Amino acid sequence: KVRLEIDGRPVEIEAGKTVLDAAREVGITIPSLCYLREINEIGACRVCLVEIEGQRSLQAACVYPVAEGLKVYTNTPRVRKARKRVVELILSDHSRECTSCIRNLNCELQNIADNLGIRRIEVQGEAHQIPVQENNPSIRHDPNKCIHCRRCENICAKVQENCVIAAQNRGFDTIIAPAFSRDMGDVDCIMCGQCVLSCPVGALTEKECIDDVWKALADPEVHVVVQTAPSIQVTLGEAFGLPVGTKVTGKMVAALRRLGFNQVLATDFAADLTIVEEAYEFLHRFQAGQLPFFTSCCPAWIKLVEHHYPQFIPNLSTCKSPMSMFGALTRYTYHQERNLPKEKVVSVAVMPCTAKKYEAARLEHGYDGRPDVDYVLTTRELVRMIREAGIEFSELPDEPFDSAFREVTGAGTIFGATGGVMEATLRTTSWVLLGNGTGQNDKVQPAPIEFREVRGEKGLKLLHVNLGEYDIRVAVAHGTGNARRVLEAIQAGERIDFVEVMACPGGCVGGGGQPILGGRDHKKVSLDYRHDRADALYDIDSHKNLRYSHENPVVQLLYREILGHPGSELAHRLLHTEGYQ
Ligand code: HC1
Ligand code: SF4
Repeated sequence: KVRLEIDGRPVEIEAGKTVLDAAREVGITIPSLCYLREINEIGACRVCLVEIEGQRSLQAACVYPVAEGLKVYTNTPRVRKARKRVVELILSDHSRECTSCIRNLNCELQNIADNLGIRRIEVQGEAHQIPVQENNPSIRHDPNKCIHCRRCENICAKVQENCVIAAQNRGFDTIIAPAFSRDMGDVDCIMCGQCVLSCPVGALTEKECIDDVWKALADPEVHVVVQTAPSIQVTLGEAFGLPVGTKVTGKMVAALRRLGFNQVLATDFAADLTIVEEAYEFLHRFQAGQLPFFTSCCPAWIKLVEHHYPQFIPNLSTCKSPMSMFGALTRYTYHQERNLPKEKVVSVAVMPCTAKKYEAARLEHGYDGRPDVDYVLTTRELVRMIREAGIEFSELPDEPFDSAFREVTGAGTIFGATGGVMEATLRTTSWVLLGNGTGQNDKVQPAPIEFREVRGEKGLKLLHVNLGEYDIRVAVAHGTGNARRVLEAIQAGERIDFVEVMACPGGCVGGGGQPILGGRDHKKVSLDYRHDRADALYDIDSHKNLRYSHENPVVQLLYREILGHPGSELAHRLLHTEGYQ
């Protein structure tokens, strides 16, 4: 530990930390823009300048190491003047369309400019006019808003290990873009949206489809069905001022009804269906020795495999994601039962994910010549719609999902956290292999419900799961950097049977379409918020009566009355990518 003084206040902190860390320990906020803990600590933006006794020039607090006896001043006239000038310089070449910017009131630059009391920009210089890139199916890139903080570059390079975007050119001509300034639609971007989450301003955003959804909702001839991913119910509330991890399932449903959706469904139901299909497929491949077997619900993970590890494409489950399964299923049942013409049903999904926009547009995520899902809204887009409609979210009553597929089990809900798909699959797999202790399966050992070892923040977990006579080697990875480690281990000859990958750190709770917690509260710009969101999902699961996907009575009914059995011909046509027409 070292002892230092910040603005006359004593601080004790471990050696190796920075002045910025030390200031935060004692509740002093030093503004910062480019800093992202453990990911981007490069002192590039100079917004965090402080005065240090004995030093002639001001220093960037985010990279200045603490030392015994250091005396730091964070609020002197010289510091304030320098910070103002730095921010003015950034603003002088920033497209200042704040009122019409997607990040209006949730922009770190806007927030800092406000806190520093910048009322006029005295620096008059050249400003960029660069075309906005919109060819990536999920991500919009407006370089005129970019402040070159390099957060996106480093999250893509260090966490996702994709290295899609980086600084091109030099000096004033610097632009953050793919190599040779190619279009983001022409490169191997997996559309995870982690760069969007890390962007402090509005340079990287999702491609919105709000207008299309409003249009469908306004058409009285059209039946608009919406499904919400498992994680939305534990993140949506944050955008309306509720603490991270607040469960708002009922209010979310009520808000969607008030927006005019004709039917509101939980993707969690389709997650149960996915598990039954996937567990069946896994067992089949396990017995046939066709391993390893990879989960397939994360579209950014699929894209990573396709671009960089195509030799593993046959290892991916052929199951569609729950989102697409539900889209296909609702289209099919509407057509069969309500006789609604296909074009009169519009299928919308609210997802925590930017890559789902791309997934929905993929040919094999369609049925009978129509996409399974027409429009994918991110959590943030849903927030904007709720605000636009003037709905007071916090005052909404709790309402239940529509009855058709209302039944969901805890297994379907935990999909939204890293390890959730693995745990849900293991629940059903173990039930099949071990029986449930009631003798139904001629087996004696009761099947476990919880597999806590696959949960949690560790980026890569390699584990043995013993199910009676079976030893299943599983890997759970989140963040594509960790996914690469799994694939490299397999390539190096390690035996791994079953792999779950979620491209976003934390799984869908940390998805690229989730609320961005930057803006007003710097303390929240850390990795911790993902745990709180995941805990909320596990809490929902622990309170459910039904926690095995195969016990979902509506899933059972579906197999009895429509699909036949898991892996049936119709199941393949509707629910698997290889069955598309
Ligand atoms: Fe996910 Fe999934 S859990 S991919 O992580 O399999 O996006 O939340 O909806 O489809 O169910 C996302 C979340 C989501 C799908 C499910
Ligand atoms: Fe990199 Fe993901 Fe952003 Fe694409 S979407 S540039 S892969 S972080």
